[in-house]
This record gives sequence, structure tokens and C-alpha cells, in this order.
Amino acid sequence: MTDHHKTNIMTLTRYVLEQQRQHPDATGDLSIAMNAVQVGCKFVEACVRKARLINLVGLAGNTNVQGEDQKKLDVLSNEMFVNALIASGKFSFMVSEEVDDIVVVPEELRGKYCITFDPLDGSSNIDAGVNVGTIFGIWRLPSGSKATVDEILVPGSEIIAGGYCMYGSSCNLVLTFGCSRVEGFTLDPALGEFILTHPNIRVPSRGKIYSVNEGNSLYWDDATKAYFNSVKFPSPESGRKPYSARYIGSMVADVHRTLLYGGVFAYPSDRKSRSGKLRILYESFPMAFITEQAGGKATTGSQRVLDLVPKHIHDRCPIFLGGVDDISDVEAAFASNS
Ligand code: AHM
Ligand code: MG
Repeated sequence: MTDHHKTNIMTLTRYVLEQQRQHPDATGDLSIAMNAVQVGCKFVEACVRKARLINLVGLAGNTNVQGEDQKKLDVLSNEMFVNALIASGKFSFMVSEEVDDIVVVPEELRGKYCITFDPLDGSSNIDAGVNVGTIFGIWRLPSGSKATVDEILVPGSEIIAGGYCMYGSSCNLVLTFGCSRVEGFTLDPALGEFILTHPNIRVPSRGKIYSVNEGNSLYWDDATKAYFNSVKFPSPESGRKPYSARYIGSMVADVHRTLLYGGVFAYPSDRKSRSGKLRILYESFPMAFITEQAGGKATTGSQRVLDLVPKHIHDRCPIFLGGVDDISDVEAAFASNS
């Protein structure tokens, strides 16, 4: 039988159900919760593709395709996720990049989880057809949860599931429930199903790529400068070649490449942005969790990202993530330059 006619395929839904079966005490709540996330991602994928077409050929009825439509796409994605997540009945409240406060679910629809998400990260890239994505983390709430904000201001290590969906040349959903497994799925547009295409993603311990906005280097601190100089101008004794630079400016795409090819992705702190740019709860924590589960590391430079505790839901943190050997070099640069 050729691959083309494969009849036993691992869809995301089947994968989640199989995971559930492996945990005899599981209630199935997380599977239902994940289904809502999946629907949200499929909706955003369809909207992003349509938006690209509208931007390219100016489909009738969409006059204001520059600023306005783009904003609408952010808002639309957020609304779709919020509605699907509420309807699942598995969440008590949520944190979205698009909403200032937590979104509290009506009492009769509350469940035992909280979800943090960025519905459309990198949306400033859409006009150029560059990849954008959704990032999410799922958290189990304490028993007797009152759906209050303090219940999510907890260390990143308490996250129970993390993932992202990249809307690119193909639509890829990468997911982990911990247990040192990270799986990558690709949307089959004909079936409308995510199919397991990248089982057990492992970050190479050392890569050959660095990924950072070098336009900020004037403002970098000494440790950050020292680290990036070390990959661009390796010492002769190290026997290494200079790393290649790759920076898309869309976190999901830059992290996806880092997971598959290795190297370092960073959004460090600098003199202008003391905490970097990326948001702890729905950007740094899920990506740090995925990276660690794929065998890599994520640090602020001086601290493991998953040990941070945010004070506010939209707090930011500096982040360097990638293979263990690469990130150990980052930590060494910070230790000797602090
Ligand atoms: P956004 O949430 O406003 O889209 O910003 C987050 C994005 C990330 O995807 C990306 O890593 C970063 O901003 C790039 O920022 P910069 O343009 O400063 O390099
Ligand atoms: Mg974002």
C-alpha cells in the first residue's frame, strides 16, 4: 500500500484519545478541551488563507484591506477561540493577548482548566505573506477554583499542555502534554484533519543557526553581546564555524525552525525593553515547555523560564531557547558577564 492510500492515519483527535486511554484515571476533559483548540486553529487557518487572497487580489466587498482588515483578523481569531473554548465547558477562565483582563466563563459552563493564548501571533507580518501562528498553554486550576486571576499567576512549570499552530506554507500544529514527547501534526486540507507528520520532535543539542532581532543590538547588555559575538566570531580553539542568521520576526515560525533544525532563538532584554518583548503566560511559557519536552532548554539568561512567576497576566520576560548545548553557552555568557 502506498502512502497515498494509507488508511490507518493518526489524526490529532485519535492521538489525544489514545493519550487519554493511557491514563486510566483520565476523565476525557482534556481531550474535549483540545478539540476546542483544534477547531479554533482550523478557523484561523481558513481566515488567514482567505485574508492573504483578499490582500493579493482585492476580492470584492473588502475595500479596506490594509490596516482595518488586519486588525479584524486578530479580533476575529480571538473571538473564535473564546467562543469555542467557552462552549467546550472545560475552562473556567482564560487569558488572551487580545484582552486586557482575564475572560471569565459563565458559571454553568466552567471546567477545571485555564487556557492562556495568543490567537494570532506575528500578525504584523500578514501583509507580506509571512507565517503567523497561535500559541497556547493549558493549566489545571486548583480545586475549589473561583476563576480569579491569582490562580494563573503561578510558575511556568505548572503548565500541563502547550502547543502552537503555524499558519504557513502548510498548517502545522505542535503539541505536548509533557512526558518528554512533542508531536507535530500537519493539516490535511482535503480531510480537514491534523495528521501526525512529525512524531517525537527532538531539538538537536547543538545547531548552526542564531535567530534574534539584531536591529536591537545597540541596546543589548554585555552578556547578550558576548553570546552572539561568540557564535558569529567563534574562537579558533573552538573549531566551530560561524552560525547562520535566520530571523523571521514571527515567534511561532522562528521557534518551529529552532525545534526542527536546532540553534538559538532569542528575544533578549535590552536597554529599551528591560523585559524583552514576549509575554510570559501565552508566549514564553508554552514555547519554553515545548522546547524542554523536546529535549532543549529555555532561559532568561540567568533563570529557567519555567521557574518564573508572572505578577500580571501580560508580563513579559527575556527568552533564549534552543538545544541544550547552545543554551548552556548562553547561560555561561550570562554567568561571566553579570
Ligand atoms: P505580536 O504579539 O505583537 O505579534 O508580537 C510578537 C512578535 C513575535 O512573533 C516575534 O518573535 C516578535 O514579535 C518580533 O518582534 P520584533 O519585530 O521586535 O523583532
Ligand atoms: Mg504575540
